[in-house]
Amino acid sequence: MRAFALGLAAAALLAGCGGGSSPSQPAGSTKVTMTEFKFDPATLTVTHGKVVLFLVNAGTTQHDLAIRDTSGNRVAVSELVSAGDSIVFTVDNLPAGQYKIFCTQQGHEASGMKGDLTAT
Ligand SMILES: [Cu+2]
Repeated sequence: MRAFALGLAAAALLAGCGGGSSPSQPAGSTKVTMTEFKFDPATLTVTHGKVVLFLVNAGTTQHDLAIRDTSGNRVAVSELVSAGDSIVFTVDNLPAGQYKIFCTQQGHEASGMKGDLTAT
C-alpha cells in the first residue's frame, strides 16, 4: 500500500512537470513559430545586443533555431524544442548585422526551414 502511494506521488510530480514547463512569452521577446518546415515569421528584425526569441514548436517533430552570420559561422543555436513545447532562447551579445536563421535538424533547412534575421 505504501509503495502504491509513492508511485502515485511520483506520477503526479511527472505530470506537473510536463504540464507546467512551457514558459509564457517574455515581454520584449520576438515570437517565432516552428512547423514542418518553416519559421513564421521567416524574416526577423531585432535590436542588437541581448536578443530574446520565444520559440513555439507548433509542428509534429522537434526543431531548433540556429543563427549563422554572412561568413557562414554559426553564432548561436537554441536547445531542441519538442513538438508542442516552447522555449525562451536568449542570445547574449549579437552584433548588429545580417544573419540567416535555420533549423539544424537533418534536412529541415533544405526543406525550407530557414529565414533572415537583421540585428539593427
Ligand atoms: Cu526543424
